Amino acid sequence: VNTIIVELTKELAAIVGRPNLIVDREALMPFETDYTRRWHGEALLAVAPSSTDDVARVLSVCQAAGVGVVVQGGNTGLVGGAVPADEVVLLTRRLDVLEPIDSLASQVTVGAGVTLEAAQRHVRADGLDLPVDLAARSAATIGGMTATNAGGALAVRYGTMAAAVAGMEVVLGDGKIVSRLSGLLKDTAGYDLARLLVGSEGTLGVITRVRLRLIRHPTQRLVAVAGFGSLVDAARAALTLRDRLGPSLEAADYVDAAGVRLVRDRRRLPPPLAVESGHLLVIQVAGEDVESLLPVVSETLDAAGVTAVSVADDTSGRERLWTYREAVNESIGAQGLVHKFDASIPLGAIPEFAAETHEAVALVDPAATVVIYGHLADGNLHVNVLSPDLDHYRVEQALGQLVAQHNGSISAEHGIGIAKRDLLTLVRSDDDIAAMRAVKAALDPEGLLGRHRVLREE
Ligand code: S2G
Ligand code: ZN
Repeated sequence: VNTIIVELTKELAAIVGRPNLIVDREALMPFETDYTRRWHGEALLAVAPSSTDDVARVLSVCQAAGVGVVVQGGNTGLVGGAVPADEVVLLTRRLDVLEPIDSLASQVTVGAGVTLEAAQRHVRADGLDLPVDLAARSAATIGGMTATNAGGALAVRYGTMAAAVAGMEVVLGDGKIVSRLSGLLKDTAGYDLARLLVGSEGTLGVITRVRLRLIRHPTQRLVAVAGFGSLVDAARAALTLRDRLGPSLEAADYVDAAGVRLVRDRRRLPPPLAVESGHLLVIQVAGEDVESLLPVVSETLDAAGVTAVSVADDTSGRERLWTYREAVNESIGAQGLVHKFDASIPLGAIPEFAAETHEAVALVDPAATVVIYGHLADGNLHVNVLSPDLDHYRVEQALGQLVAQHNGSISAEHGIGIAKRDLLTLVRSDDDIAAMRAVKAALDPEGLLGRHRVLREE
């Protein structure tokens, strides 16, 4: 292997320049584990190409050397998708172009390595915004969010990244470049190859540029934090608000009591509401005249049995209220080892699923703490299990079975990565998985892109 690495290092240095190659063991370490510190692996080396053409050359050289390639953007993924296993790590951080906004089409093309925050800054200067937002915005990249079809809090209003992507440029496993960046609303000239790569998690191609649809937020936004005595009540409020407010509802996220407690401890925050509530709903309402929407909001919350509400319509007030939701992931992570299970559950089954989740985890690990939070109006719950002696496998099996029993999905927005490959058969038929394998074989015949991810190698 050493001779291959020495040869590869020379060839890659010739493409990207030696300073954009990392071979030193120490320097490689930050790229060899993930945000949750659950996944670890060895990088043969890391390479940071600066253009689509360079990515194509890098992939061709790696393919010729028979070496696997894993793509890494901000490394904020939660299923081990970007952690190498004796592979070359292809860093997207130098794919950082911010093209001028196409204001006629209300679209913009950016490099895959551009962080969500940088893309937001770029378009907000023109009063526009991205239709997807999530807490990891300072590190999560547009390429990684596209590759995982990221969701986030605004999905209930604007959809996931799949709805935000108007086109993309990708390099396939063998170095071929496919570019579809025109952003035309209607373009049925052949299969929609770009659409196929959204959610492919770096296993079908390397996304190098993404064309995004932009939105113009309504002029007024209001955030309300509402407390409820049960998840049934909180879910009823979220779904009724979605039906009665329609496009005026931009978000309806949920945090349970355990989640609020962890955030308050970590961020040293006062209680969000005058009345201690076990179930928190964080709602974002937007419109040209938000005042006119308040009667519907308060009527709906009352009918659902709200115990207390706190509202804010100025930027700092809104951000303060969102903190009770946005800081949950970080506050859980600070507790140590956690098992994260991101699932979609049919809306009607959410309260039952949550109750059964507590029972199922208690059976597997009585010492565990369960935190449930997420994008309630989407039916997307993030089940997080903290325990001093965490048994990932047993927790995962219990939760996977529960999700399947409720006809949910074992992955709502985080993807499969390494973590959930063996859960696929719970929710996908053999023929379905065989079709996925056929696509993988067609686009990455050597099977070197994102090996071991999504589909176990046969
Ligand atoms: C969120 C982050 C990860 C998790 O905060 O919406 O997607 O499952 C999650 O805790
Ligand atoms: Zn989420």
